[in-house]
Amino acid sequence: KADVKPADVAAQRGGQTSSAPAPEPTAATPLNEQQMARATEIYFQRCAGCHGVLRKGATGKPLTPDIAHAKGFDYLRSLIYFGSPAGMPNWGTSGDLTDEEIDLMANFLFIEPPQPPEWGLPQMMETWKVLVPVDQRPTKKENDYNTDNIFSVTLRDSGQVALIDGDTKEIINIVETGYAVHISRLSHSSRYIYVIGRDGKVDLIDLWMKTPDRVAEVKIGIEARSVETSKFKGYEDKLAIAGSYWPPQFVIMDGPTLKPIKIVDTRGPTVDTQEYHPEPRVAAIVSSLEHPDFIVNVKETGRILLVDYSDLEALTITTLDAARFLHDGGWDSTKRYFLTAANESDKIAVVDSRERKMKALVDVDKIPHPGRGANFVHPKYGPVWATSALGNEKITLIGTDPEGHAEHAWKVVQVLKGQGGGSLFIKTHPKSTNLWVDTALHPADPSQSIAVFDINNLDAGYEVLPLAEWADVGPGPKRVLQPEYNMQGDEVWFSIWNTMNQTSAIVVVDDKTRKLKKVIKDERLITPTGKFNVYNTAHDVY
Ligand code: DHE
Repeated sequence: KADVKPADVAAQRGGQTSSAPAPEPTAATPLNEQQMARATEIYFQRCAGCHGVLRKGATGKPLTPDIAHAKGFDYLRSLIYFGSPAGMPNWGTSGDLTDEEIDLMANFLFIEPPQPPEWGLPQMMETWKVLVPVDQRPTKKENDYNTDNIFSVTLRDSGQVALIDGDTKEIINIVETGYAVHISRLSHSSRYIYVIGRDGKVDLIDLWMKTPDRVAEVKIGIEARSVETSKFKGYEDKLAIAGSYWPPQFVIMDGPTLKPIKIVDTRGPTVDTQEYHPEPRVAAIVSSLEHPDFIVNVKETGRILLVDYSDLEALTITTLDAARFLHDGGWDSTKRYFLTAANESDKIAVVDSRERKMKALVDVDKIPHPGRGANFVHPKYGPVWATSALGNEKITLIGTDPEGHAEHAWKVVQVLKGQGGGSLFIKTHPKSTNLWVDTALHPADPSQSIAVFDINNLDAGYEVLPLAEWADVGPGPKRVLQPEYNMQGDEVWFSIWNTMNQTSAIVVVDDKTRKLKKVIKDERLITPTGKFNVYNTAHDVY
């Protein structure tokens, strides 16, 4: 085991609980070429998403060498090992990284970050492949699946997605994709699934094939998280967009083939201090139903771009000033307002997609992380959208009905207390009265269970369902992650996300009775994380 002292860890967590002296800074050990390559790889796979390729920080703190020198080797090693309640994963105690790898990463932070190459159209074209040309694809659905109820399940560490039949709970196909797929999004017609890997690879799956499978692929960057499709009337299933973390840019593609068409750089000044930022990464993207717009969150500049795709040769981009660092978000129930987290500023930004303007910046507490959020009708305040948080147990409800409930619109109307910080996702469904809140990154017991509130009696608090225990998968950290409804809205699916060498599972809960309905276990379900129901994703039901 690494030589870490609990007192040191307490000291890093704000120092409130420890009077122990800070650890003596220790000099870092230089790395040889092989160690450097390994550290760069681990950094890309585990760290860059939060801390940035250039280590300037965003969801995670900045990690430039000056900071490493100020903090010292022991401090960094302890933090990587144990994590922190502010959202830093416990890479050591979870078993994700070995003691040797943790030492390697702590040392790596003392070295200037290597800058990855740019990735323009020539690089994209070299990786672009149409595996099944459009004219050789089915002209109608060639299978008997209820494709609207298929779930595309990210198998994070195996570079695949599992297509699971929501009706029978059988695996239809395991599709090879990019590394550590982040999300799946649907074309407007629900025929095509677009999958984006952390390595920037986009894969296109055709659900009309006898066995749904890939029909095209392209690598749009070196690191990426988001993909979306055009949904405005007249543009259904025509275009796709993918945003990348590195290079900081987005690319608009032909929908059915993934042929890259237009690349736009996002580098520029930040919204508040107006200083140049070399790495403003593209976070969540949604597709407007009000205009032919992609709505693009640029994390580090704190700006939201309305990218009008009606004329790709004279692209018009409207820039809205929001706040740093923009991350994830979703629509209100009318799909006119986009609510999105600016996590470092502790705000929810609200965009009016009809007027193409910022509507509000709502203060919340602390590090909001809604996923797509949850929409429901509050017995007292009318339609609300809810987010949970990484930094504390608060679940914040924001009024979203400026017409029927003007006095509550874009205001925090209620704050519920959940199981604790480390929450990533919250979910309900128009047909349900349950509000499900995970605490997947909580460093202790709450990561093993789910909290469920009754929407009609929110003051009564929550019930805890021990989903990791129900899954009975044996040893490992097995975090309970991301509620996702089936198409009918009567089942909720959860990932029991274990490490690669341990058993993971998907637990299906009956929404009405809150009882276990099915545990889906299969040796092919390696590290399942995000689950995307075709119907709910295509229609933004959440
Ligand atoms: Fe995510 C959504 C970025 C870590 C699972 N994640 C998103 C989105 C972004 C993002 C920008 C919104 C995409 C959109 O809507 O267009 N995620 C990041 C990170 O930068 C971060 C913090 C660190 C990283 O290295 O990637 C990160 N995310 C994770 C995980 O560790 C999770 C839990 C497991 C995994 O598979 O990597 C994870 N992120 C998800 C999921 C969604 C998501 C399941 C989509 C939720 C939805 O309901 O739509």
